[in-house]
Amino acid sequence: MKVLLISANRTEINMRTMPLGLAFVAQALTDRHHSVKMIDCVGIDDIESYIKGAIEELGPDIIGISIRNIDDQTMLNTRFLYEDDREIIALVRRLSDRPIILGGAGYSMFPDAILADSDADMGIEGEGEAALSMLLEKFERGESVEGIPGLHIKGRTAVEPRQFIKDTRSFQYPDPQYVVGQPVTPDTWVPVQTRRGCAMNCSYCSTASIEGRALRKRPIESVVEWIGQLVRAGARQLYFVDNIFNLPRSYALSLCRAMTDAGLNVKWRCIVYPWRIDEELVAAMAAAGCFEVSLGSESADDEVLRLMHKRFRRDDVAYASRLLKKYNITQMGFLMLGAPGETRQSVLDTLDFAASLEFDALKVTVGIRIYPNTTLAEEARKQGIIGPDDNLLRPRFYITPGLDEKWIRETAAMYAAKHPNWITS
Ligand code: B12
Ligand code: SF4
Repeated sequence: MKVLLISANRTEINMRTMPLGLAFVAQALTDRHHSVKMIDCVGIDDIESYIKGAIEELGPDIIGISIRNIDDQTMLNTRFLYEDDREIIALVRRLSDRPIILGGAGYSMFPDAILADSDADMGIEGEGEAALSMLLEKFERGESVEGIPGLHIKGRTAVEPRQFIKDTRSFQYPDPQYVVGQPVTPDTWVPVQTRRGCAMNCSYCSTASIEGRALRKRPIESVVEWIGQLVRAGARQLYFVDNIFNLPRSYALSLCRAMTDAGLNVKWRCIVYPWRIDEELVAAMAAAGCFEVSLGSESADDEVLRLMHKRFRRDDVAYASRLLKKYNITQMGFLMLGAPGETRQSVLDTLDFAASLEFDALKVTVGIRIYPNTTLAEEARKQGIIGPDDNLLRPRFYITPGLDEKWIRETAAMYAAKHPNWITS
């Protein structure tokens, strides 16, 4: 079949992200002999003409649209980014009468709400490789598409539970042309994924809706082989998009060693969970080219961390930060203020602690975005912060009752005034 895949995201907050998820889907369909064209909407000025041209040229049988960001997770002056995606879906609907199928991280968090709100016909929750391939097979054979795991059909409520791809070798890494479709510049951070899923269960986090809790790892040789292909395609800087780079420790260590042995000569960034980090691992990360980590410590109050279901505590963060500094790895810290259990004292302790760690940059977020199917959403419902029927697509934020938002913001701003490398939002 002829398939047009569109990554609707146009946001360049922090950095330009490349549509790695859609690239995986494009490769899976290509491997099944479908004819695929992929569009990344970032940086295209006249998007209407571009999409129109692609539809005329390919004459697609179906159109898949990937939705990444719903909002910027910022309580003050929130940007509701999904509205841009909805416009792209409406534009595609005007230009084509072929079935529109949605997918992506943002879609997977709100599958029914987005389907009901947009002009799309169907959506696939979670990983798209196997499910979209199955859907195309059914279309080709003229069979009913009902019963495909994770497939939502507009106007119908019955959905077969989604299935997670257990064997990561059952689908290939995408051809670099799908990932680096646009020219790579020296500041492009090319995304690399080595694992899917996150076994942690942080109270506010939506990752389980996207990737599930079971961790599924790629064989290290295949990761290193693929990074080699990306480097040959022009990548000089990589971003490991795994939810947690450093866990499982043995996998992270072997990956770093294999990258060093392969002489890949790239610099890279990753997301670190400040738990079970040790010097051997940090040294191996530095040797393999790790240049910067995002360190989501969120709070320095052990009770707040416990209520967030974090496994680490304040001392673990201090230890990880010291080690990273010793190996000259830049640290971007992240704090979240206002969580359950937060008090004025815990806010002050957290800000003092972050200042003492001297992060290279720090983002302080006031208020926590509430996502469906999370412990935080349950708590917010019990406390009357959100209503029983709020589908949460329009961003809603949590601040523990009794703690004054204005006071938190003013206090965070006072600290930020003394630390030019801090951003508050
Ligand atoms: C790494 C990451 C980043 C990195 C990106 C680095 C880079 N160079 O790519 C950084 C730190 C820069 C970042 C920034 C931001 N991020 Co971010 N990020 C992630 C993270 C952890 C992984 C994304 C990823 O690459 N996944 C790997 C790919 C392979 O998976 P995938 O895209 O989901 O694709 C699969 C499926 O979704 C599906 N699929 C995808 N498309 C389609 C299409 C069809 C048709 C089908 C059928 C299926 C399908 O199949 C794919 C393969 O299985 C996710 C959380 C998560 N685990 O998803 C958050 C996440 C995507 N980010 C999020 C947000 C909010 C942001 C920011 C807006 C935050 C901010 N205020 O700064 C910015 C926006 C950046 C931008 N320009 O768009 C949210 C988005 C949803 C939301 N809440 O709005 C997420 C989901 C985090 C969360 N849990 O809330 N991010
Ligand atoms: S470690 Fe990160 S991805 Fe995993 S549940 Fe916690 S916040 Fe979500």
